[in-house]
Amino acid sequence: MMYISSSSSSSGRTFETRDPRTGDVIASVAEGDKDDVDLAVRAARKAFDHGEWPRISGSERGRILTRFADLVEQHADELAALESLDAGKHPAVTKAVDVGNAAGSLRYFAGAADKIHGETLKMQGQFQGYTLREPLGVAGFIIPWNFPTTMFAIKVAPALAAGCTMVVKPAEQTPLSALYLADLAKKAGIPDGVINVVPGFGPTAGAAIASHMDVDTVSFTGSTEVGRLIMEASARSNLKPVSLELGGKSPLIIFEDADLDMAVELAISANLFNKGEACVAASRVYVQEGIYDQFEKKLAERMKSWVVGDPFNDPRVNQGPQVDKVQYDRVLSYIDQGKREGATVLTGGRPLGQNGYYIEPTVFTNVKEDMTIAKEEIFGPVMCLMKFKTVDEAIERANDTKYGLGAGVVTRDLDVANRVVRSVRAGVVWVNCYFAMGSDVPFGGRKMSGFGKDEGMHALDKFLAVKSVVTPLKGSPW
Ligand code: TXE
Repeated sequence: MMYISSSSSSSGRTFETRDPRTGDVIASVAEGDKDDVDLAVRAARKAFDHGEWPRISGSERGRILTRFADLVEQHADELAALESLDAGKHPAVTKAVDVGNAAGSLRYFAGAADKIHGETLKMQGQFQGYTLREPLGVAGFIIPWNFPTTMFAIKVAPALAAGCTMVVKPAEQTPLSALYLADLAKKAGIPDGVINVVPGFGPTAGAAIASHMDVDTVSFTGSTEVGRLIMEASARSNLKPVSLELGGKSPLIIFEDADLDMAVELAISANLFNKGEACVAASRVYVQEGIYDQFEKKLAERMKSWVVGDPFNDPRVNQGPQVDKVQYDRVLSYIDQGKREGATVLTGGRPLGQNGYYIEPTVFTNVKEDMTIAKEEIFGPVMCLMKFKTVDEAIERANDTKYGLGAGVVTRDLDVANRVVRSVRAGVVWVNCYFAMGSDVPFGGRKMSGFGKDEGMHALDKFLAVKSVVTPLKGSPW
């Protein structure tokens, strides 16, 4: 295991990570760049080519992954606290959701590690064949700041189960939990060189991973813009396969037979969970005309009791600060743009307080499909509320986006639900619920939301190479 941040980086440089509640510095972290990535890849390559990790049995890898999951659960409080300090998250929610999902994913792939089988192939003539599913090699992971613990775990777990070794670059805004998790991985018995964490910036450390000739695959979660750079870097270097989980502008379609209270609560949580810093946030809410006015009224009323503030010091708080000043400014500029383009502010629409990166939960009405706020990912507590008449219209408007990550439908009519499910082009569709995820549920988008799945058995395939083997079959008539 290599802790670049626990010693110093090759350049000796450090960067600061800040508490979004105040903007104050929490810690200085060693800043890895291309040279550090080279060292990390070398360690990972050595561990893959000569180390025990790819060579021990799947059940032994599974045993160690289970221990890793146990340690994550045992240190859930510390992880949740670190994560909340670094990313402005809610500690109790982070403990239950982010840390819970991380442990769940490690456990799921622990169970998969000894179930990696090939096929036997009959072939024609005097030959028979079989396939081997072999670990791909050195994996590179570039992860974002909105769910750092979960992202770390869901990326590394299938790669570990497959027998790969890896280099992980956490986001520069939130490097702390990845370092803590690497320490837990070592305590769990994952050998040195298997997981190498390099904190640093995207254009230096991140780009070095994406373009490295000795990295065999890259899995990235972040912006569509950087996803494009990752693909370009792969094309220009060694053509490594990449998987990309990118932005979204997910629709939530609420039909007039819905339970109104439930639909309002769902729309709120689908937008404001994790302060709207969620790639599947349902930032376009379509409500059928028969209930639209009632829905709008109830939503505005309910938002009055939504509490924004310091999630550490006030248990009533629903929403903490945005992750950093850059995101805070970005979200506020989208809100200004929405106002300028003629949308109506139903609730919120302003920054909150003098200190830290707090923003009022904002609902826009009178939103037109061609407005910037209806088209681009805002990644903050901002909902666009829109009215529709028919099922076909809702489907058409839901699909009228460059993204294809998530979607939701709220109705009691199974036929309508099924029609939407089958017609919406998205990686996941939630019916009468939202955000429900699990380590066995494949997660990843279509269109400009990217491709490739995290979670579920599809994720394992990203880290396995299929090798076909053919042998003669002489003298057998069968
Ligand atoms: O993303 P970046 P940012 C979206 C969201 C947000 C916007 C910008 O809309 O407002 O992206 O956020 C690394 N080569 N999402 O700027 O830059 C970077 O260091 C290699 C959606 O934070 O894509 C970090 O580790 N790597 C999303 C990671 O990429 C590079 C989650 C993500 O950062 C790089 C986050 C480069 N040239 C943002 N440049 C989701 N899908 O959940 C940056 N990085």
